[in-house]
Amino acid sequence: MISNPERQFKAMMKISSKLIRLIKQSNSFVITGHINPDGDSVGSCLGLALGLKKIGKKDVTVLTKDPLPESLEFLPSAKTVKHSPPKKECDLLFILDCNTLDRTGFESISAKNIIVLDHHVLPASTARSGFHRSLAECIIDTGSAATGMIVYKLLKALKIDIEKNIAANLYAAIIVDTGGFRYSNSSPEALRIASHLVEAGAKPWSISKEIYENKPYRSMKLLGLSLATLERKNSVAWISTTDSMFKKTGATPGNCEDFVDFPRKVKGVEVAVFFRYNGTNAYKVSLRSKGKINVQKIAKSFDGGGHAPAAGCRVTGSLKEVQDKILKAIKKEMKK
Ligand SMILES: [Mn+2]
Repeated sequence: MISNPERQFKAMMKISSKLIRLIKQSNSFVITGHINPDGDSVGSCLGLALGLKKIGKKDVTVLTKDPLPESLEFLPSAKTVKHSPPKKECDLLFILDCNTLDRTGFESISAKNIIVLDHHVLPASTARSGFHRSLAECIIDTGSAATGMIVYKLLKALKIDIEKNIAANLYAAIIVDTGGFRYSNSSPEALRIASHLVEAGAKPWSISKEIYENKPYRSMKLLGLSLATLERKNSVAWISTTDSMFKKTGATPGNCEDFVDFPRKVKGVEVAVFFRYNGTNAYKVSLRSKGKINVQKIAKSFDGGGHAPAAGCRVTGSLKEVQDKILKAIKKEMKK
């Protein structure tokens, strides 16, 4: 059978005329992403906000619950990001790069209509929720490497000229989620859109330099302490970051976004795990697979989410308890 992922992709992802109409009719917009914002979440939000401003929308607020990681502060318009919702009701709320209100970190954001644009699988507990039935539009395209690609298509459908500041934000979104075009989601479409963005003025080296070659000193110190915890059992390797490591280095959770990549680098490792202190008796668990194991299934069993090669969840318990639970779940998934 000849497979044509490109055609499949196009068939899956459709910008409806209803969505276009809704945007054109609306005057006030709030755009938000997920907690612990990453490059895709922030780049998508800012790219969309700049695009809407280009078609004369003046009342556009980009909102993130948590502060931006330092590595994303260079993104055009990053300084405009707000951290508490506007008091008045907006016409249209965009939830990007996640698909539940819970993941945005906000209890409520008052809006006449809500749109979800995302590429993550729905968490098990929310698949049938009233929230999803209430959405004016919900595009969840798991075939998109980054939400930034969905935003790109939306801007194109709105006939918005993608200038260099929009391009830089969307390019950053795509490189972060494809690991600089190394991951299995680096589709022809992802590369093609990235190519258009570079033509539109995104500067690959200056963006990569800001994101990858600009680590705060305390982040590297934290990485050092975390790497010292490296353990391995067969094809699973893991590292951890504890409360005392955060205290010792002054680093923040945003400083360890890529830590899970390190245990994955170990030869012979199939599944890598990063355990990050997440408040008393709770850990944030990041899971990565080199391809054979679907770690999204493991995350989902702890009510987390993500993709087959990259997923995450929050688990309560002491570090030892959380590690035991997760390593057991990985072992079970590997036996299948
Ligand atoms: Mn994403």
